[in-house]
Amino acid sequence: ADLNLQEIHDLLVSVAHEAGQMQLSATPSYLSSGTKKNSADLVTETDQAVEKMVNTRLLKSYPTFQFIGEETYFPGQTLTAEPTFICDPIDGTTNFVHAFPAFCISLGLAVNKTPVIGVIYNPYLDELYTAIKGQGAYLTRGKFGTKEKLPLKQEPEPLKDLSTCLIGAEWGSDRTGNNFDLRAKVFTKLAASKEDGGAMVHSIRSMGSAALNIAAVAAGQLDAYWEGGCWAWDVCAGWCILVEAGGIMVSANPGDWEPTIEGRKYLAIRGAPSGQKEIVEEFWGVIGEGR
Ligand code: LIP
Repeated sequence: ADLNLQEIHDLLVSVAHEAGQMQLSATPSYLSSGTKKNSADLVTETDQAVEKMVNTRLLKSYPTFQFIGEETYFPGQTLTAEPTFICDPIDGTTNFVHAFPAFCISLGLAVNKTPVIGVIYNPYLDELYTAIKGQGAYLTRGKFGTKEKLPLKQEPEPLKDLSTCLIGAEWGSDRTGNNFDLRAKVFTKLAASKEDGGAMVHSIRSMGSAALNIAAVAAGQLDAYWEGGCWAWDVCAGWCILVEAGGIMVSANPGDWEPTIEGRKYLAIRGAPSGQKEIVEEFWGVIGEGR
């Protein structure tokens, strides 16, 4: 049956606003927050409470849909072609517990393993990013604020090369072995001067939320975002918003132009009249063989 994407989108926006209220009224502590894989991988009661609310509300209206959420995910759970809600109840949990104002809920719907709706809400700044496949991407600021079409600069500049880019990149929570070495290498190569063999980008930002990084690329505030190792719930919503804003998502594995939601390696490039492909290839050169 044909899905009413507008109706689902409106429900996701309503759920995102309720989640934002829960996030703002919580009083998380970084000393008492729980950890998952290691001491830099944080989780709070609010992450769990928000996911429970989201799951309950969405499956009440759409009981036949699948649901993948960060807090209830189990190894072996896979994305199928069925309509699937993909939810990160708090993307940027580290920021959340430190009261650094860059966290959000990220809510996506994937159908046939393709993101078709994306809703990202940063309650602290009251910024709502939304998209429905084929219908453009938008940023709504504040209750009485304006709804702006993304990218914010309606005539974005061409992408020249990495040296003129502002890049989003993250350290993530896995600080061991090859993963860590690759991140350290990419950060260094992006930042270093050309004489030292680097790309000498304008600068690198680590916002601490994959979804907000991707939203910033969609808005044209960042030129590219790279992270190896994040999950479907970090990227599904942002992916839809990015593509609707003219951006592209490729894999961080050199040569892979058609990444999957579950691939765990992502490189997002903003919309531009030219230069997208060249920037991807230059970035792949910096990443090297991937991992
Ligand atoms: C986090 C991301 C962050 C990334 C971490 C982690 P969480 O999500 O958004 O950008 O570096 O690897 O995935 O755990 O706050 O939902």
